[in-house]
Amino acid sequence: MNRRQFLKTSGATAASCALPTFGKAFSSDTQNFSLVIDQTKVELAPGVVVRTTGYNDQAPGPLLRMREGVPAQIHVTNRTPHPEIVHWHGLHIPSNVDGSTEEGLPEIPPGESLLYSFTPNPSGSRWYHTHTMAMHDLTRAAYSGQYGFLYIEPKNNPGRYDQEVFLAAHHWEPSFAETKDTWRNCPDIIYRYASFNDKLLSAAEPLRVEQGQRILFHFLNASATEDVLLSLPGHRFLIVALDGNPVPHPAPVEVLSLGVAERVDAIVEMNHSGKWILGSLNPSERNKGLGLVIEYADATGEPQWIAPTHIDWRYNLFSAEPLPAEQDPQNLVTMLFEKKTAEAMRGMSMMDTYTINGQSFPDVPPLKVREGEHHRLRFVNATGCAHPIHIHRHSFELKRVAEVSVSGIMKDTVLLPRYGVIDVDLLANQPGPTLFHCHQQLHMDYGFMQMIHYV
Ligand SMILES: [Cu+2]
Repeated sequence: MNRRQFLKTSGATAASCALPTFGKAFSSDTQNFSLVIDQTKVELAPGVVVRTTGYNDQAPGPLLRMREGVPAQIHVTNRTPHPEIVHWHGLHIPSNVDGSTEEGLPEIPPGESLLYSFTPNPSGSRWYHTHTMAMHDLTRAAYSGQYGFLYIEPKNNPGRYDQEVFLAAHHWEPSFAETKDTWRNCPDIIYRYASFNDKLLSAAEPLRVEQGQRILFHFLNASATEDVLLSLPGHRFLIVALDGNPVPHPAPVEVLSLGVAERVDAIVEMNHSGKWILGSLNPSERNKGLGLVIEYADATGEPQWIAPTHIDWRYNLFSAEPLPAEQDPQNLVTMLFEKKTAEAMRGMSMMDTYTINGQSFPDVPPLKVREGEHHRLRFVNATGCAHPIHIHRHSFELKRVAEVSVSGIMKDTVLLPRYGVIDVDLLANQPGPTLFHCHQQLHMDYGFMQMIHYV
């Protein structure tokens, strides 16, 4: 069914029918978008300008609002000197349009264009970003400004709210840390700035609210490497969706956690007048700019930050209850994640490498699945770093987190804590080559990837 053609054209070609097209071609009632990948400047604050690569001369890129089930075409032009590729994160779409070379989509050469065609689903908070490697070049891949929200409007209304706010966290101006954080024993990147969208806490327009309003926040962690913990003093986040998928049991939390690439949708009822900082729990991250002032209509004075008394975030808070009777997991696959330190590599690499059951990509044997099968994947983290584990083109169900059974939570990225174990159930229902990887850019670049093959 999928038309798959690759015609070599120049970026100047205007007629879309002459463009290399990946995915299903559409004619009428198509939603059209265009993205231009190019150098851009982001003014994070007056006098603080970051040079990076972005989409449509901005970073983050434009919010792409799509209707569920209505064919979409995205015309992407690469005006950078490097080959590029755009990945549509969290969508159930064919391998040849998903946006990773490992799944078979070629990169867009410099100066050329590509037409991506697919039918967006499932509904909810998705996103798009480059899917290149950075290795030692910290201007590239997820370190750059190549990311944006892709929101797929649900066919059914998600509920009542007064304002809708999209906030993507990102870290800017990375460099390699001179010393390792020995406690975590993780390779470290340090950043000069952190922001929601394109403004530092000190420079962003406050979010102006009124008593009694319900604000729907769409949070995304678009950082290359850093996990994020957020709080809003005096308020609680009612978590309604994880990775864009409605949770079985919406529950309120004081602290919201976002591993790299995760999304959280939360409703906050504005019932505590004042000027507050919605920001990172980490003071140095707030100093770097990760926060936003929430300002009630009658509030005066300086914005306040109050640290939460404890971190109440746990995935299982949002689980279906009662839990269905435990069945023996089908096709249990244990995946052991380890790190080989640079020293152990006898100078072959200055960087630590990551292994899945003893092998690094591309030497990791593919996981073989059959359409319709369930596989219980057991992620075992034998490293001192957390890993945001992502499966392309599929959603998986959390089954067991920190020895607690969980049900009904569907995700595409799960934050596996240091030395933690998480079980998920993967239903093989999207035939085609599928990439499995850690979304932390350093871990992914240095071996933490595997293919899933349908046989
Ligand atoms: Cu992604």
